[in-house]
Amino acid sequence: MIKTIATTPYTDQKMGTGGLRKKTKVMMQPNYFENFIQSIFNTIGDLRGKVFIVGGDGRFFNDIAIQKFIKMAAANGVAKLIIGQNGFVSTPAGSNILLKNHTDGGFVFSASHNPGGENGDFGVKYANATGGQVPTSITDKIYQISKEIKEFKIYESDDIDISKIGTQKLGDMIIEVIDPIKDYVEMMEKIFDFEALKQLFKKGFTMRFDAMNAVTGPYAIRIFEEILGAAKGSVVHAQPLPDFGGLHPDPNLVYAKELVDFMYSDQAADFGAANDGDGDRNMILGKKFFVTPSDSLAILTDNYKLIPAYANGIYGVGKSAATSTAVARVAKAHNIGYYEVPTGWKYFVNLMDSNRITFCGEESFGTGSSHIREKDGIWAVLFWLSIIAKTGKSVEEITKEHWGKYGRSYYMRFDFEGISTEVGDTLMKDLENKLPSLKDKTFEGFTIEKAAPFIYNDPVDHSTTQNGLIVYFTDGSRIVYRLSGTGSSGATIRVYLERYSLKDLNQDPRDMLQNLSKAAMIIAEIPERTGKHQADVVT
Ligand code: G16
Repeated sequence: MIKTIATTPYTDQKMGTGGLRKKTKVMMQPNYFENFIQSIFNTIGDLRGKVFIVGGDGRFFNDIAIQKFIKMAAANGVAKLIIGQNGFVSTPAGSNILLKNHTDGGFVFSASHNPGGENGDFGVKYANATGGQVPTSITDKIYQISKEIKEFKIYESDDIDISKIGTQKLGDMIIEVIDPIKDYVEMMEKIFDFEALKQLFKKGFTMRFDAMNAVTGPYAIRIFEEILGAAKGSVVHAQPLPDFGGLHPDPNLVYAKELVDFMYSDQAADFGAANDGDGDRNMILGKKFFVTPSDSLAILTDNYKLIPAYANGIYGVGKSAATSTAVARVAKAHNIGYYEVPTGWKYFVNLMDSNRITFCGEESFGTGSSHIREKDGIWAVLFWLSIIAKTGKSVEEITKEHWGKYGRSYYMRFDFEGISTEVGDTLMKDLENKLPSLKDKTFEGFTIEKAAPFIYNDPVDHSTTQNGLIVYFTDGSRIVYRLSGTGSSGATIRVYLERYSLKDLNQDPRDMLQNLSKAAMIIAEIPERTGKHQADVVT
């Protein structure tokens, strides 16, 4: 039976860079989740005939959220839901299922790389028929509606069994439970040369993949161990757990510490990688060697011809403004299109749909291609393994050869976390106001050539977005300042540093960027305004 429930609005349901992300306990407040889902449904309008895909990364509250979602979809007239078995689907697999089935949209319940559990975070990622997260014009509309919502509709029924593959009905709505891994594997087999990868492992190549107790564990076991023949046990933390076993599933040098320690030990495997909570981020490591996400994007792009799906040519490449300029040099050398967009994968979607780009990436450990409309952690790992298989070189050799050819962008990111929203906003506003006056000034030996907000004019829908502030120095170095859009409370200030060198290729980034980091602190008055003399997280 369909019930209409009266509700009162919450006023904080504004989506950030990766959907709506909140503390799990905030999401679990009475009607909070229901209000938000109904706001999306109301934004879409007539739901008759509509088909959506739904799943999550298995974090705490995922099971409850999925049941609520199913019942609300049925009550709101949705024609069909395609659901990952047991309510699990990675973000890239979800985008693939969405596109393959020509569905009208997709919902992935995940706060991505943010910790999970009752005291962690929960989130909703909402994609439309493009397969990518909805543009700001739509998230703004959802937010408006969420502030006025008075009722939601829900089907009164027992919970639906989503543990078995097959089709069933709730009211008039069809529910199809699928194996999300099967479709994903098929897609990867079409892109990469799996035979070459099998040969690589046959020769005794070793890898360690850290799934961080999150959604990619079963995908990684199936692909790396069962299909490609990596040794059993190559995938660690493979069991998705509601609290990720206490791990913070952010694949970077700080949070994937166990993997990093292993890869820097004498027992290290030939190759190391980690994915985040919902499987769209990746970190790449060699033996005692770390590849920055910015370099990874540049290296993958430079080697596109080694991959069957791209061997006939690629359109171009995109990167977020905060990502280093390494890939710009590759794009120039290959004479392909090059686009710099605001942070947020959704900005790549128009560029992919209009055949302007094939590859894209962000400094925040995201790399992907137009095979779907989300970043894809396992895709990036398979791409790296393919380069290794085809060249016979190690991660370190591949990366160092790349620097030898193009020069090196030394790059680091400093995160200042747990800052009040007011302090964060004021710091950015005041810095923006003083940018014009910074021209020609010198800080710690670096002279400013130009300082301006980053403004993006979308070549497809002609929308304009401002995101972050960029300081350009006369030697080609850059500092980018921006507020994170993925936190669940307070503000995080991110400071991105880049210094380019054509000849000096084997320095420690911390040494190369020491003075620039001092300049960054002074320019934005970070200690004075935040009380912090050093960053909380450095990657
Ligand atoms: C989300 C977006 C990414 C973006 C990231 C930025 O990632 O999908 O495109 O790079 O947020 O995070 P922040 O605003 O905190 O710097 P994810 O993996 O969290 O969905």
